[in-house]
Amino acid sequence: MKNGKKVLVVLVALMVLFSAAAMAAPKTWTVGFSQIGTESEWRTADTQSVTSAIGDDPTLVLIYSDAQQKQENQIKAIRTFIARKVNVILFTALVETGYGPVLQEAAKAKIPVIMIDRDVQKADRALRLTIMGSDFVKEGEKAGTWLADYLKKQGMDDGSKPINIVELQGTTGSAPAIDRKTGFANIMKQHANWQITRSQTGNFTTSEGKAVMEAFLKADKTIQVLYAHNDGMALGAIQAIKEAGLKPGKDIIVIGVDSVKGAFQAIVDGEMNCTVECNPLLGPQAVQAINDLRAGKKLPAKIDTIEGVFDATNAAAALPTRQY
Ligand code: GZL
Repeated sequence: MKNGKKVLVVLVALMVLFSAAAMAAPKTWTVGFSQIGTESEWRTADTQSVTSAIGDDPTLVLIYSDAQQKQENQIKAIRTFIARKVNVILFTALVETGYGPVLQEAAKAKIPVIMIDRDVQKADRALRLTIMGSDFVKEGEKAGTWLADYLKKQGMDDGSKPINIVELQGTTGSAPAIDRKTGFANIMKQHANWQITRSQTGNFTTSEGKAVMEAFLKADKTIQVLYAHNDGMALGAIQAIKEAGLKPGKDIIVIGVDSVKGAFQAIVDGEMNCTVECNPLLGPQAVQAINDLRAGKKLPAKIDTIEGVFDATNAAAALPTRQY
C-alpha cells in the first residue's frame, strides 16, 4: 500500500477512535447544590460528603450555595442555577413549604431537581425527581421504642405513673422536625401514661437547645426525659441540666437524633442515653444519582439510607470508626 494511502488509513482510524472515545466519555455536567446552612455537625458532615464526592468526579462541575438558614437565599440560588443553565439541581429544603414557584421555573427550564436530606411538601413533590435521605418518622419511632425498652429495663415505668417528657423540636416547618415529632408520637400512643409536658423549637442548634432547656428546667422540676430532634440540641441541653445541678443521663434521660461524635462521647461519659442515627454522608449516593440521570436511567421515587440506634451497650465500640 502506498505511503499516502497508509497515512490516510491511520488518520481515519484515529478519527474513529477519538469519536468513539468522545461518545463513551460522559459529557461534563454542571451541578447546582443549594445547601441550607451550617447549623449543626450533621450539616457540616453532609456538605463535606456531597461537595467532596462531586469534586472527586472530573466530569462534574459544582456551583455551591449556602443559604445561611434563609429560604429566600435558597430560592435566589435556585434561580441563579436556572439562569446559568446547570444540568441538574441538588437541593435540601430548609422547610417543606414555599418552593412550588421556583420548582415550576426549574421544570419549565427542563432542569431536573434531586432532593437530598429534607423534602418539600407533598403538593410540590411532582416537581422534583427523587428524595435521598432518612426516614424521619422511623427515626422518631426508634427514639420512642428505645425509651420504652429503657424505662422497662430500669423498672421506671409501671404503665400507670406519669412519665414527664420534654421535647426540643428542630426547625419549625422542616421535614425532620415534623416527622420526628410524628414518629415519637406514634409510640406514645402505646403509653397512655407518657406526657410531653413542654415542647419548643431549638432550631437544631446547640445554643438554642441550651436556652430552651434552661427555661424548661426553671419552670418544671419534675422532668424525667428529654427527647431532642438532633444531638446538637441535646448537647446544649446537657450543659443546661448540669448548670441546674442535675445529672444528665441519670436524673434526666437524654435522647437525641443524628449520631454525631459528640453524642457518642456524651453516652460514653454517661451524660446521654441514646442517639438515633441519621446518616449525613449522602455524597456518594448523590453522585450515583446524577450519573444514573446522565446515563438516561429512571431514578427511584425515594433513595433510602441505612441507619442504626446507639446507646451505652454499643456507643464505645462504634466511636473510633465514626466519620462525623
Ligand atoms: C436531618 C437533617 C437535620 C439534622 C440536624 O436529615 O436535616 O438538620 O438532624 C440538621 O442536625 O440541622
